[in-house]
Amino acid sequence: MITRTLLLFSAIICVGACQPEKKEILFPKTDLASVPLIPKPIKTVATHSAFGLDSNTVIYTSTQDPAFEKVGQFLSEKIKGKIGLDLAVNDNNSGKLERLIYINQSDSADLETPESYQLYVQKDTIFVNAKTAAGAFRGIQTLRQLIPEKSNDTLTDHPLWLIPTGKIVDAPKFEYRGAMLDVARHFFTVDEVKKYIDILAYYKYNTIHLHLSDDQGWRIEIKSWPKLTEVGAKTEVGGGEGGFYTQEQYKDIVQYAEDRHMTVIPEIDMPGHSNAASLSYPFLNGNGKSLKPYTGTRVGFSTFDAQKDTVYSFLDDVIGEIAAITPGPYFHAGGDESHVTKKNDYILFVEKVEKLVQKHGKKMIGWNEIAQANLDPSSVAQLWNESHSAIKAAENGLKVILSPSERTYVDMKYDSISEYGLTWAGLIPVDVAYNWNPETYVEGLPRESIIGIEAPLWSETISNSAELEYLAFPRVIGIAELGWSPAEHCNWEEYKQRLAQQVPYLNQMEVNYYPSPLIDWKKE
Ligand code: TNX
Repeated sequence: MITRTLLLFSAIICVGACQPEKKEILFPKTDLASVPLIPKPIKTVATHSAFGLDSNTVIYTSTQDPAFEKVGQFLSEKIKGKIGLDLAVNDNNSGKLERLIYINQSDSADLETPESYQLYVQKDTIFVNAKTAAGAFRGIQTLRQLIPEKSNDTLTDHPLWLIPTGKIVDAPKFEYRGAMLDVARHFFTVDEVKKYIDILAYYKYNTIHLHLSDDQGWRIEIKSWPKLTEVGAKTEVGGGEGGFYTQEQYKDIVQYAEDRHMTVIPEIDMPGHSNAASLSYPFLNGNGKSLKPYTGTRVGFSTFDAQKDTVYSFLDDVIGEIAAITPGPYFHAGGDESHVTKKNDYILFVEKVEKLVQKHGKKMIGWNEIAQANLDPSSVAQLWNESHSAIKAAENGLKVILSPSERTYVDMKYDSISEYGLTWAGLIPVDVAYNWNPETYVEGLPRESIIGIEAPLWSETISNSAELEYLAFPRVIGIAELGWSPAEHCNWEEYKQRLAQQVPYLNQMEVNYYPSPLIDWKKE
């Protein structure tokens, strides 16, 4: 460790002093403050020079925490993918060191949250300072966005990618910034989910919530109850073949998210939205009607039987198996639209499930209807349709996630010509999804109760990556900014220009975004 630190310091000094024979390169004036960063950082100070990223640049990371080295490697891979440069990470033998990117663990009091970071771009050195690897990871997303697609090879004999110099000080507004994907109405493969996660991470999301069960399908292997997937996974909306994740595949998704400092939240929706589970094990069924595979899109007709002990032993196993392979702190128990569950049964059910979730070491999240029950303040209510429920939950000490359907439901159509999407919560053009302030949106909901926001993507009308991307992008990019940036930086007229500049990234990622006519998209 000492060797690397010593080497690093001599390297930093060397960068400044050891190459007197090298010609000073004259860079054009740059402006860090006008790079179209999303989410917009808290503070940016431009110093108008440039760091010339090139093949002689080396990435070093703090040695105190091995997770920092992984952040360095992630940055190296993404730089390679974007501009083709292959930068070494912590390579002490690199004799050709001219410029340095240093990802540094710092305990500075200025880094107030685990995800805070500072980015200093100087002519020969870039510093990313953060308290935790998660903070460093958010910081390198900003750095990725600062790297131009094109090198400036007219000035020197070898290409340099000019990064504007200056200082960025940044931290998230909310600790919870989520996107939900419904893999139950239509199944999405592991690779499709990973692609979505990778793009979300670029915009500093830290949570991916997977809606793993619904009337139309059960999507995760439960070893103690095999029919859930043998029977319950075989259907989806429209009659397709369905599918499910084995526990190994789920763990693979969790790891992929963890590599991006993102948490997976698994959701088993209950007591309603449970036809696929009851079809697999009919003793679960509480609506007294005969069970049939369901491939339509109606909601609210199914329920578990809240009065049977065997239902809770089943749920103990299911929650236990999923909790055991979920490192994140939460388990989402659904709880929405249980229209055929009697009110007393519903309350009993949610309270019992909360205890099971806690027994397995997790905190429960539920859709806003759970506020009817008497819950522990460690549980979280997710607002989707009833402000009064969210306010009630907050009064009872619960934290709240905001997913107001008329703003964040990215499964709604953009406009009347949208190819995919539903309309029950209204049309949601790109500006409507962006133009609201989560801190003040729900009148009477205290700011301290809000842990963050989430963009749900229900999949009744979509069944593959291209369709998913059409609905998610560009709206989830704006919601990323609402979750991260201070309200005073969130201005539609200015934001839409930064959004227009995302085209090179979206094209490189082959994202089938909706080319909304509200945006003057950058031509490539
Ligand atoms: C409402 S939001 C639902 C989902 C549907 C969605 C379609 C919520 C908690 N329940 O079951 O898929 O609308 O937009």
